[in-house]
Amino acid sequence: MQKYLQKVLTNQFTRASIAQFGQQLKPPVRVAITGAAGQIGYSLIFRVASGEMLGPNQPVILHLIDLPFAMTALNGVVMEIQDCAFPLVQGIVATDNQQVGFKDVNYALLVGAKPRGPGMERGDLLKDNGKIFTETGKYINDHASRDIKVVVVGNPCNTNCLILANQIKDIPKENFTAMTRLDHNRAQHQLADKLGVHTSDIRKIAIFGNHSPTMVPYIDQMTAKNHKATVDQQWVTQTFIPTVQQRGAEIIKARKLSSAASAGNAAMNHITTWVNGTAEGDYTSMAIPSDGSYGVPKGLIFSFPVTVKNGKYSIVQGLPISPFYQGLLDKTIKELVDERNAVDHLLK
Ligand code: NAX
Repeated sequence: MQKYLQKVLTNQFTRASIAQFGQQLKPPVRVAITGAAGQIGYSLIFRVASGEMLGPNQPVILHLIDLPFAMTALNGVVMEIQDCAFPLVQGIVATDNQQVGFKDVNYALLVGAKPRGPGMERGDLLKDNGKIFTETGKYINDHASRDIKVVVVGNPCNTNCLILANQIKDIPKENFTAMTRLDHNRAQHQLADKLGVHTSDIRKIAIFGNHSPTMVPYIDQMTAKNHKATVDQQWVTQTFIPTVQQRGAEIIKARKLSSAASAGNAAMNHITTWVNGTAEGDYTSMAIPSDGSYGVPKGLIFSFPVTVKNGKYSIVQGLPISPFYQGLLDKTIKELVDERNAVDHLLK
């Protein structure tokens, strides 16, 4: 059996195109994507390769990681990347060996995870993924670049990230985050639709909590076209919040497959915002290690409204929390505490 497949390509077309950009190009960075042979990977990799995530002046070396059984499929993805002749792709490492996969990596989008099988309890899902993310944490700690920025997409992403970060000894804990940007984007669309404006007109909304049906889409400070905007509370409780919370399930019902393009898009948005910052007067949602803000137990990987500047995020403080929102926050906090308790043995 093929142990691992590794390819490092430096193609003629890449060199030619780089010459075209001249001095503007930055030194290449290494971007790891796990679950690279899966459906999110298939929509994400090509957009990262095109420069959409890190910009047109940032060459990338792609580190595509998946399990041994997926290497043949991954090789097909590699051939397709080659056939795109992307000017910014300076190399491809395709492997099932995490030591090779995370070597000197600057950005990691951790998409690969064990899916929930029929009849599987959430506790078992947490434990199985716990093993995966414990191992990945060790490889990242031992082999990745010390400035690595990580977003966990594979579910249950908040607690997977908690387990991963627990393995890290000498990289700042703040560099380990999980993705709630898809939920944020979904909320933005629902609100824009309701208010008859463009999604980009909706600002100052956020997702608090877990990436699960207990997530809390917070809109009390929302603006539309830079003016405070409100929607009726009945719509919020009966339509808006359930729609955002259940959107993933609705997509599975319609597509017979889970969200992939929108999830890949959100993972890219997460990293792009982390690198380039949030717009003045706006914030975004990232699941990050709690510092105790809003009464969230310290250390939980919890989605907060954050602003980002110079590659550093800060939790937006002092947002008014109504009794309605406090009730929802309490539920999502409890769920994450329960998840943490279920994997307590992996956090020692
Ligand atoms: P797929 O089943 O299409 O692909 C997953 C890929 O991951 C497979 O190729 C598999 O071989 C690989 N994999 C599994 N364990 C691995 C490991 N230890 N190392 C490397 N690769 C591994 O699933 P896909 O639709 O791409 O979804 C991937 C993950 O994203 C799932 O856990 C899913 O639940 C999660 N999602 C998270 C979202 C979020 O907002 N945080 C939304 C979308 C998505 O549901």
